[in-house]
Amino acid sequence: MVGMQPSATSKRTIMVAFIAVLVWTVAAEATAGDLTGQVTILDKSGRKPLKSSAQAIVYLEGPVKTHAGTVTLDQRSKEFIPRLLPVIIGQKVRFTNSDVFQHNVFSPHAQESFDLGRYGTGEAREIEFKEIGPHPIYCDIHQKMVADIFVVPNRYFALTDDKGRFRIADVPPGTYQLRGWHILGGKTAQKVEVARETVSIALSMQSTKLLREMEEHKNKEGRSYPPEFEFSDY
Ligand SMILES: [Cu+2]
Repeated sequence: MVGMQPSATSKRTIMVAFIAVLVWTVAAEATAGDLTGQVTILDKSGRKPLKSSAQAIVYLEGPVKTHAGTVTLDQRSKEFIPRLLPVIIGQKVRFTNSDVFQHNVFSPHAQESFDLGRYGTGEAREIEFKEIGPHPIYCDIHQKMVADIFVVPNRYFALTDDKGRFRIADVPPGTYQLRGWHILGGKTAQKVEVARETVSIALSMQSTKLLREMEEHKNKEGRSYPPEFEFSDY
């Protein structure tokens, strides 16, 4: 049966192809660099840093590259989890309710406001965002439930850790505008050059709000929340 066994020539062809793929993979890795950094978040007075520099996002502007899929923002123990959710444009956000009582989800965003209504345990509602940037997320029943969804244009983003450190991996070399945003309103933008090796930068952002001011938002009618009675939850 001629042709059932690979000939010496075709074996050599397979080997050459395998090596070519290997070289190509290594080369592809070598053409991307990492961007690391340290963000300092100053308080509203601009005089001292916050105790934690977490809850900030940094991302590279540039080509919009949508992602499919769904990410989840849960409601649990009267909190939105996580507090700051990054979403790549194109991804859907699924709002779940893991509490034994009802919640609501709404956003007073200037271009993309929404109200998902009230729903109970185990239920979920989904929405897709079109506007890049921060979207404040609230519950019309519990004033202290506050979250932010931050829509980014592509996968080149990172959240800061408690010490303000971040890493954006495998960035194609080039010049980019790096933008930063923190949940207390701090913002920053600066040009960065990404090369084939790791580039490190330092950034700082000044808060525009106090923690209390962030929590004292209005309800979905734009009015103050009525006093909350604990027993009304059940
Ligand atoms: Cu709620």
